[in-house]
Amino acid sequence: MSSISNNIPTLHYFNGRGRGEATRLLLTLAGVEFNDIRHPLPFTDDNEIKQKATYKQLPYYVDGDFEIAQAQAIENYIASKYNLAGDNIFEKARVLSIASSVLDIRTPLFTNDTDEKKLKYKNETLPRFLSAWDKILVDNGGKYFVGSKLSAADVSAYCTLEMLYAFNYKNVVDRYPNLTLFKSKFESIPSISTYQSKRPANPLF
Ligand SMILES: N[C@@H](CCC(=O)N[C@@H](CS)C(=O)NCC(=O)O)C(=O)O
Repeated sequence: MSSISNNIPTLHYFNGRGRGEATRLLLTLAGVEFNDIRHPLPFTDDNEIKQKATYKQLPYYVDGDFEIAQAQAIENYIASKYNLAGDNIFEKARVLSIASSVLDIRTPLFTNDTDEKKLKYKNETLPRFLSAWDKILVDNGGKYFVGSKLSAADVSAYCTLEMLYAFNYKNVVDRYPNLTLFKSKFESIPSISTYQSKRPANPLF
């Protein structure tokens, strides 16, 4: 584990993207320096943070005296703190709606355990969610998922598209050119491309 500066927030996660990457990207977009602590696996009981973390799981986020578990809560806290959570109650709801649909898209990647389920996911579930995202993006002008500036919705969607590429669903994503274009534009944001050029090259997941 690398050393921790106490004056900046700390994200505790593993050396992978998984449930931690959206937080890293949100902090990067917000220009917030943070300790990106990547714990070794297996995550054994003698790990100090495992003992401290609310559910003995990661991600776990420490911001001064405030500590919080659960990826979505961490992301929402950071988005709210750094003005990426939507500018009014409607935008805030839309941002959370995208963040929640992420779970519908991502969970089957880890739980589909038969060829039949994988086929249904590829041919029905994933196209249903991606076409909804495509429409949301296009209806909102094609640049941002919510509102007229970057928000946590864009981060949620980007991380999911990146994960779909990593899980060999690039061909399905690329059937939605608006989403592919969104993905490449997000990657060209200077702070994001700098972060991505420095992050570990071969994350575990
Ligand atoms: N619902 C939690 C799930 C957290 C979770 O399952 N974390 C996994 C890694 S992605 C973990 O800590 N695994 C190690 C372990 O359980 O020992 C969240 O979204 O933060």
